Amino acid sequence: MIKFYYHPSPNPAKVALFLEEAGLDYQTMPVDTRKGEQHHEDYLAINPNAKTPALTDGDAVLFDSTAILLYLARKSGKFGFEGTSATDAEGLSWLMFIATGIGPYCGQAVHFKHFAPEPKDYAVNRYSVEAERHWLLIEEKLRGKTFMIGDSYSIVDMSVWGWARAIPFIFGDNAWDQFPNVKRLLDTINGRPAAEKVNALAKQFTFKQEMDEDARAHMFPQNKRLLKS
Ligand SMILES: N[C@@H](CCC(=O)N[C@@H](CS)C(=O)NCC(=O)O)C(=O)O
Repeated sequence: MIKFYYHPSPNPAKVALFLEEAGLDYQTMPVDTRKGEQHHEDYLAINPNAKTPALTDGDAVLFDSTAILLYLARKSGKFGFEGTSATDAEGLSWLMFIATGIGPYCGQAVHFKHFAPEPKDYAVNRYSVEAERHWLLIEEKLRGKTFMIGDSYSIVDMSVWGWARAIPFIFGDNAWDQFPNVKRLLDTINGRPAAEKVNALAKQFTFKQEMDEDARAHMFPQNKRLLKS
């Protein structure tokens, strides 16, 4: 049985969506990152990077959402890009663009906008402008198209979905005016039964909501050095 190490945040959400779309059997293992469970010894043996998601499938141990999506696509034969066709090349390129562009830049944009101490104008500007530039590429890619790659729903759309849900938190309440095609894809996927199940999954567990001093210490352990200096 697949064990899926989960927190209701963008990168684990992509994997949850895949598991539900493919109808794979899995057991959810909640990891409460605001309580520091990502740093527990047992979890570090699965994901030495101390982040969610992770997944085990028998002897196979995976961390990083994109690696997990690629593995599950291969395992199920669904939603992936396993060959060397032009479509596979396009799919892999956009998948990695989301993994290395959208994810990290949106993550840092959120961090500096909502959680970093002042002064932070330079960092907020750098990450929010870069995140916006990345989203405008996705917006353009979706112009006149239902899905990101060809006419088929794929792990690229699932990756977009994971982060698109956070767009108002990243850019503010009017953000959708700038990204109507991304919003359309988000709504299309939200209308699928699998997305409803992912939303229900988040409600099955009680995760810590407060970003208090303790949560910040677990999630931003680098700040320890600032306190020493
Ligand atoms: N590249 C990794 C990034 C994972 C990541 O940053 N996960 C966040 C949730 S979206 C997390 O676990 N944060 C908790 C922490 O930083 O302590 C992936 O795609 O899985």
